[in-house]
Amino acid sequence: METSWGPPPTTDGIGTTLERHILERQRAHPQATGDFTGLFQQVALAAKLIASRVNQAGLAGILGLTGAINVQGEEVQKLDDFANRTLIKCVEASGHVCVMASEEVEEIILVPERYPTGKYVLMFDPLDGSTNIDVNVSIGTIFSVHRRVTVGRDGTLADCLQRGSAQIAAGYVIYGSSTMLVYTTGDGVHGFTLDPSVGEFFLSHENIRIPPRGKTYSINEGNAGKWDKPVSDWVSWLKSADAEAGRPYALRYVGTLVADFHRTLLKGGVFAYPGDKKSPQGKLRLLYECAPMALIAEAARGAASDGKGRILDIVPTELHARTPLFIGSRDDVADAIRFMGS
Ligand code: FBP
Repeated sequence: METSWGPPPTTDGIGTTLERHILERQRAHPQATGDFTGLFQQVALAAKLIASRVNQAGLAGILGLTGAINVQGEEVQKLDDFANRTLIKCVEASGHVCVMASEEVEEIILVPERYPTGKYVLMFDPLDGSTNIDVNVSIGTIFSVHRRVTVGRDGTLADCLQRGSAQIAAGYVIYGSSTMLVYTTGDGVHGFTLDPSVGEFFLSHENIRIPPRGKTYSINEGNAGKWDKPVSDWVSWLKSADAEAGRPYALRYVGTLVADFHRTLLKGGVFAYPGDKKSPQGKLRLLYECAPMALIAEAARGAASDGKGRILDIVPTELHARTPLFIGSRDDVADAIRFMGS
C-alpha cells in the first residue's frame, strides 16, 4: 500500500518545525545539554542559505567552475565552494564541534582559535551531485555527526575515523522541486520540507519506512563494461522477466546520490554504485556519503552493504576512503549480496 505523505495533524495548527522536533526528542534525554540541538540548528541554517543560492543559481552568477581541483581530483563548481564555505562558517562558530571534515577539503578542518570547541564531529558532502549542478537537476548535501573520542581543545583524525555504527545522527538535504531535510538519530527517519515563505523546515514525512522490496533499480549502466561478473549477473537478473517476483525492475538513475537514495527511501528498490575493474572501491566516499545514508536506510528498516557486509561496520582508515555501495529495500539488498557472494 503506497504511503501518502503530508504534515501530521498538530494541536496548534502551526506544524512541527525541525527545531521543535529535535527539542521534543532532546527532552526524552534528561542528560541532554542542548549541544546537539544547537549543532542541528547551524546545519539547518546552512541548508537554507545553500537552498536559496541553488534556487537562483542561474541568476546569481554562481554556475560554472572555480578553476580549482579538489582532493577527489574533480573540478570544483562555484556552488560546491559556496556550500562548503557556508557549512564551515555556520558550524565553526557554534561551539558544538571539535573538528569537521568535508569532501571538498583534503585535511580535517579545525575550529579557529577565536571560537570555543565542543563534543561533536561533523563530516559532510557540501554539494552532492556536482555533475547535475549546472543542468538544474536535483542536488543535495549529506552530513554525519559523531561524538568525539579524543580529549583536548582540538579534535583529531581519530575523531573522524569512526565506524558508521558510532554515528549519533545523519541526514541529507535535497534541493529539488522542494527543499527537504531528512534526518535520523538512529530511531526513526523523519523528513522536513522547507517553506521558503517563512524560512522554516516543517515536518512532512514522519517515521519514513522503506518498503521491504521495491520495483526499481538505480545504477550507472554506462559502467557495465567495467563490471565484474557478479554485478553483471545481478543486473541482468533484475532485468529478467518474472511477473510473480515483480521483475523486470524499472531503471531509475538521476546521477545524484541524494536524489536516487531519496526516491529509494520513499518508494523502495535498490541503489548501487559497485566497485569495478577501473575503481575496485567504487566512487562514493565512506564517511560523508555512504555511512550517513546507511544509518538512515537501516533506521528506516532498509539495508546498506558493500556487497559483503554492513556499511556501518566498516572501520575507516582514510578520510576520503571510498566503498562499493548497495542500499535500499532489505530484500533487494539481500539479493544483491547473494549475487556478490556467488
Ligand atoms: P559528488 O558529486 O559529491 O562528487 O558525488 C558523487 C556523485 O555525483 C553522486 O552523487 C552520484 O551518485 C555519483 O557521483 C554519480 O556518478 P556517475 O556520474 O559516475 O554515475
